[in-house]
Amino acid sequence: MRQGRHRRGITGWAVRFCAAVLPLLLLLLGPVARASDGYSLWLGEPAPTPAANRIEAPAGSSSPTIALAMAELRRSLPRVPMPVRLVLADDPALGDEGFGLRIARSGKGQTLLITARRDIGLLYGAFALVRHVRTGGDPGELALTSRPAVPLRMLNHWDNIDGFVERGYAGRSLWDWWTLPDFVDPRYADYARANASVGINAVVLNNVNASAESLTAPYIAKTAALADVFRPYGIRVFLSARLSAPQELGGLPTADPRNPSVAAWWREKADEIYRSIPDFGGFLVKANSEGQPGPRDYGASHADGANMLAAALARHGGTVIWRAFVYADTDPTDRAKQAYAEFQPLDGRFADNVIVQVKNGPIDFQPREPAHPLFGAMPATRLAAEFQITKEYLGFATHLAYLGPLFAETLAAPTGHRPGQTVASTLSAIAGVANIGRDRDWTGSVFNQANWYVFARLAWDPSLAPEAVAREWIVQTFGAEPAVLAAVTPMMMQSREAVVDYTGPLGLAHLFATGHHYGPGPWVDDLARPEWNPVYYHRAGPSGIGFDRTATGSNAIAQYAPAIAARLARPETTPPELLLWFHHLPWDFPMPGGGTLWHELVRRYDRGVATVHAMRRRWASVRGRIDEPRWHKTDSFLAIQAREAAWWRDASLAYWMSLNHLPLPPGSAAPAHDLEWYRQQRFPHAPGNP
Ligand code: GCW
Repeated sequence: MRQGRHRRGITGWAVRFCAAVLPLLLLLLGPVARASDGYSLWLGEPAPTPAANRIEAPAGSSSPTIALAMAELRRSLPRVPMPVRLVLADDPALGDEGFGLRIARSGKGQTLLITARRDIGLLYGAFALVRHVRTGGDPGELALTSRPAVPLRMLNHWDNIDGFVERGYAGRSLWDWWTLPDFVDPRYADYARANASVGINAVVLNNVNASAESLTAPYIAKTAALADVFRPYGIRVFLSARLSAPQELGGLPTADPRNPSVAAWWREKADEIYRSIPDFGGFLVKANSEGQPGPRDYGASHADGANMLAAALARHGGTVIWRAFVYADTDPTDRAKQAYAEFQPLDGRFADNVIVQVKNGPIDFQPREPAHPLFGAMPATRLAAEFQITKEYLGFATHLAYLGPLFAETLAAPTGHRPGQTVASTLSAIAGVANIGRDRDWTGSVFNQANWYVFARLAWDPSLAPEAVAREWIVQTFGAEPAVLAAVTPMMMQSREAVVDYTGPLGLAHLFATGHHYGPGPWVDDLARPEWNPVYYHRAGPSGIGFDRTATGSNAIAQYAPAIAARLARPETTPPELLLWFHHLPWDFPMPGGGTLWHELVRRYDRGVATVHAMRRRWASVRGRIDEPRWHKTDSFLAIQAREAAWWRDASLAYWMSLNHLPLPPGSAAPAHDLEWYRQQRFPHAPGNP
């Protein structure tokens, strides 16, 4: 007993001493971690002296991709106690892009084998081996095969050819179209390497709000120069195509996809592109959406448009990716229903080389949305899920929001159409709107790098747990110190829910200020089209709040499979996270926890703000364990986030209270300003706004 107490006493003293003195010591000694500007991403800084591993290439190979795999192993693989051999083997279990990692034992000892059917599999295997060892895995215990769940794993860049990035918060476009093709910035290869390290195999270079100029001969030459850089990394380039290009570039009187001269124009354009880029991926198309031209302008269907382009690409092996993000003010019922209404009846009418790309949710990349009802509802059509990696609606570059939980939530969502069917299992492709720009750290903040990373890791294997991916990212990005892992993992894992809480809890959505989408604007009600206004989405008034999407309202729930629709029909069986997405409820609606809807709403706003404060404290605790440049920038950004979380909460509550005239629950602080103050905030220079 005594001894125990004595020991506890010493331990307690030591803990107090360390807590008080250690941070000071660390500060005095200067940062322990090597300074980093974030350029090297999760791939780490090259070691001062490379580990002297023995790496053996497949006999007689001259593939540039295999050369990259060898170079990567030499540069990045920590010391392993056995030779590493790359082997091309015709094992059908590996698929076209998969790889195996295993130990072969012979009389001469052990060899670590990376096997694949194709050279790209060897490159992916090399990156996987490096990741395994760098995250603490034992190379002697390796026995795994891995192949991607989804064949097309793409980044969509919303980059204009003048260098502006729509919804970009990491500087100008990475593509310097002006100096291409003569100057090929070495950074393009670094970009490709980062993508290959996580299995991205396709990129769309230009904005879906496309300029026809991207399809002219000079721009095809520029695109070809990028394609040449990306090819050995297993990455195919795509271009966004503007459907009116035959008029704008070809001088045709129409762009009607059913017109033979329009089809011929596209055929010739495709031939021209393939002469310079033999492995060109194809076209991504935003048609009849937010002012973009499309087949509906001529009374033709989306299938007519997609199939015409598909025919032009088919003989070259190209693919048309046709977006389902459409909505029009001609349908007054519910914007959330329109993509389904327009596309579901076209199931089975798209050519084999068409993929219909569906946003993760039915509105527009909100911090939380239910899964889009089209997933699982078009069994005879190839589908892609589109996510936004860039954080248009999640605080731009400055808020820390790890999107792994958001991506995983949609990918794992049951469609209800077939037993066990999830969104992920319906997909032929996964696309992420890139968060990459010319900022030195690529993504505007170190934590945004994690969103690029987790997007790609989940595209390869949607069954990965976001927390496990966060941990492997942390170790590769900041090192393996347990204290860092212990502090940063919960920061990341709580961060997205915090953004949901302080911007739009309980299924509220689209409450953002106009245009730039920076900050709160739930009161906005004066925009030309009804569905552009936040008031259209929250429908709050003196008696209640929320959008009734049940049979008594827009009946959007009927677009889901019956089992899912039945659950969404009643507030009691709707997940609280989506309650006001599907239901209009009185402010005093009784919530499962016992309180009223109003109290629960306030509780969640408060929780969001409190979580950001907790994230700041955790980050403060790792000062000195993370290099000063990255620590300091993150710390400053967290201060911005804390201020803006409070702004969001206060502005939203001030507005809701102006409608419901209810007092705040005891202990909840009054907004810092009156509603008018929040309404007067203007941000004409907010980034990313076209
Ligand atoms: O989220 C909205 C954005 C637009 C974007 C559009 C789309 C490219 O505000 O900037 O346009 O979605 O996905 O097409």
